[in-house]
Amino acid sequence: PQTIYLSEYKVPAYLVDQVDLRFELFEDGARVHSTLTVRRNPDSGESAAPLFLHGDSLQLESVALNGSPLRTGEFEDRGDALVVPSVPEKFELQVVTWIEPQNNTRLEGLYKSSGMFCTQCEAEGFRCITFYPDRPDVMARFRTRIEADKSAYPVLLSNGNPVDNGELENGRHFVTWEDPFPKPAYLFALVAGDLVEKKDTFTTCSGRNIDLRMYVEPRNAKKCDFAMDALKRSMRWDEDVYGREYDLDIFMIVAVDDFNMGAMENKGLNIFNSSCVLASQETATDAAFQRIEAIVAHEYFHNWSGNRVTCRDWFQLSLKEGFTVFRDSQFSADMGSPTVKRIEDATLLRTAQFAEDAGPMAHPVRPASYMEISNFYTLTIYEKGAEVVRMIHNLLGDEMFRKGSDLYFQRHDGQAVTTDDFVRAMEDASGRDLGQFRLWYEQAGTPVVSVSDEYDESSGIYRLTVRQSIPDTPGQTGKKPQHIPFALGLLGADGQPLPLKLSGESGEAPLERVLELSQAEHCFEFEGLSERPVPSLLRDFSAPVRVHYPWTREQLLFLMSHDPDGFNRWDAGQRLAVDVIQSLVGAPESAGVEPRLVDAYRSLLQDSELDQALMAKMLQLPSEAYLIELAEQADVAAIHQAREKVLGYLAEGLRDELMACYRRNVGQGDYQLTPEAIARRSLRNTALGWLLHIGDQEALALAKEQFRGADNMTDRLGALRALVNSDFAEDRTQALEAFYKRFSDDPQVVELWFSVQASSDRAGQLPQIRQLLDHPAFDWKNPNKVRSVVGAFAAQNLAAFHNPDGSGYEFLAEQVCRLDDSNPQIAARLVAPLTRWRKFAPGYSKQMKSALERIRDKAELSRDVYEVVHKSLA
Ligand code: DPP
Ligand code: ZN
Repeated sequence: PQTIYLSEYKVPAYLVDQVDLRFELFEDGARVHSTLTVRRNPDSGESAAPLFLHGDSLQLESVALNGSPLRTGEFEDRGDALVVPSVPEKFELQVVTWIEPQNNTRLEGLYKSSGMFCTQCEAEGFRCITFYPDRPDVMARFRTRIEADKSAYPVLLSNGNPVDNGELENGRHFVTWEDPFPKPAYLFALVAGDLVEKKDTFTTCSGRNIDLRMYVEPRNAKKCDFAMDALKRSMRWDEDVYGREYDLDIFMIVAVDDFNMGAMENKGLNIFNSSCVLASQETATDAAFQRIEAIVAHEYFHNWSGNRVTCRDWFQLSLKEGFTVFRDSQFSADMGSPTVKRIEDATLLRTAQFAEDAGPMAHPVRPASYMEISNFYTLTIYEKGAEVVRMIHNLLGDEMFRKGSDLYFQRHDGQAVTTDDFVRAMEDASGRDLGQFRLWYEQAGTPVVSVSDEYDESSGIYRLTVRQSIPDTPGQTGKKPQHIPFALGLLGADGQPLPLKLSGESGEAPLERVLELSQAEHCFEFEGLSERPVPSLLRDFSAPVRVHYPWTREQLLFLMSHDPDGFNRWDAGQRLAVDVIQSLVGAPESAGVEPRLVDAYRSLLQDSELDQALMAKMLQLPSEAYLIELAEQADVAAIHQAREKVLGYLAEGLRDELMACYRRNVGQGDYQLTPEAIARRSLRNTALGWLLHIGDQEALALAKEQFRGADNMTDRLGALRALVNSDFAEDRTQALEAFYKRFSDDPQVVELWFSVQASSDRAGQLPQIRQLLDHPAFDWKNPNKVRSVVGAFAAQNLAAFHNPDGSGYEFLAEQVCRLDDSNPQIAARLVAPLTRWRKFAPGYSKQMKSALERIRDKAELSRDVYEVVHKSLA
């Protein structure tokens, strides 16, 4: 496979002004008639360039230029491209292709999912529909006519507004859609099916009425309300916070079961993976509701950050994704608990993105090269990209950031632009120089910020030395220091915040401040301190960096109960737990657990003042995945044992407090999705899980009762999970059977059922995983099922996956090879856990590497998997 470089970007030789499409949909295939109105790009230096159109898996039926069929020799069908060597300056090109959606298992382009036709064109799926200059800087107006059998496909949808419809012969009908906004082909969408319609309306800030519609399979009609409300909240929020009004008269959401991604922001016609949009109290957990709200908002926000202003090329992917993730995280923070949202985002970043940044696939937020762009829909592009925008927001402040985003949207409306254009708009609006800041887009790797301090009692000066360094990553060494906003506070022994007066400053000193790091080393002197302070560093996770400071356990305990910054309070607890667990990794059986940890958790559980949502987060022990990420050479079994030991010790020591916590938080009243209600469910289910972990009989009875009587999925699943992860083998089996029986006809819940087992070291050992693959509800063609079994096993059931005998790795290699033939995008994602082989102790890493080599040696490897495997072995 070829490598594509950002440095080789060239403007397109030809532009497309108008695309007219006619789809004839049949059971054995589809015929696509395309008419492109093309002109030479005045900005391209090449005057006699051939016309080059991408194609993939297409059967060409005919091609005509300005109405005259082209003869052999006048065009070249290369399979992956259609080339017309000689074209006039302006012309119309008519192309007819035949495709087979019913056999499309890659789920790119046009395919069928449970009887309906649907599309996925980002990033390069449109070329699987027809020949086209399939690059985001070619923006055209689309008109789309869909023809299909009327009884099987009464609903025919595409982008924009419906402008025509009618009956055809043989029981067929058609609908024509027109999208007035020029767009890249990756935003094209088509849906045809027998779907029910849910309607609502939204009145925009300027008083326009927008027709809102959801289209779902009839069995899902009851699961639409939450997403529809989330959509309306998103539309209002984007008006209030960013001044962005919706632009078409109609906005549609469609749910499909088979989908590679979570959802897709096609203009006016968002297509969602069912699991990311359908929800009801009985079938969706709190986490699912929150995820759905965030994804609905994310896709809606793309209408401006992505669609109206799009990416020039795929190296700029974070232009729309990083910005839009930042926007959806602001939205979620506004809708719920901002501290909890920040904790969740930072946890994901530190556990998974830091690991990506430290592995063989590490890449900058704006990559410089790729083989297969689908491999770059990563945590770095999305989550780190969002953190980069968040830092700009923090550096500029609310008002200037809004000025900057207004300028960006206004200046680039209708254009395909770069991350640099985004930063420039922020600079121009605010007058700030973000020159050095741009390195965040160019340099890969997670900066390490090391802090040391000195206190001089006689002068009252507290000196902080702050050093930054960025580790080497594949292809990048000797990196330059970055511009890092570093928020901090200092606490006195009584827990009071101390004034932060830098040497030489006058006036009233703030109690918290953001230091701007720009050099490899800084020294900050704070004056007027009558005691040695405890530093609270990187408050609210003000930059995506690792902070090293030699906190003592005493100091962490202190911060855990006194830091006014909620995020750092949580973080102090995490650091303490990490320290305690790490000290037990590989230690003899007899080694004791730090008793102060139990005391700290006890005061937490008894703290009636503390925000319950924060308490619920603080009670989560650091995950195995995070502990592995922090390790130099991870010994998974030892980490697993140490963590289990601490969990057991805490649960034993806090048995009564946990029971009281459970009883205090059992449900009263109706199911609600407020942060308080979510926190209560989280607290009681955590308590239940811990108590079952130590085999508590009373808790067993409570779990069974909760499992049977729950009026919502969070509690039912919480009880199921606690039972599954306990040693009560018989109760586990019974609960799993009952759960399946109750929900067997709901695919989303069946996916939960799969993943609860696959991620449990009790119910998800390899032989049991293989049984799940043979289960009648498992389906290799459905990405959600693959993720819920194979993905959950490899990413969450770490002790079982990293079985020292190597069987877990071999299993994963086998599944990757099998999937590579049908769905390479999903196959390439599943490889990820193996790519980190260098991170593990030698006994593990050798076997992980040989599993990768097995995949490498498979015949006819897809470009997707090829890139991941070869880069990991390099
Ligand atoms: N559908 C994916 C997202 O919204 C890719 N655009 O992030
Ligand atoms: Zn997105």
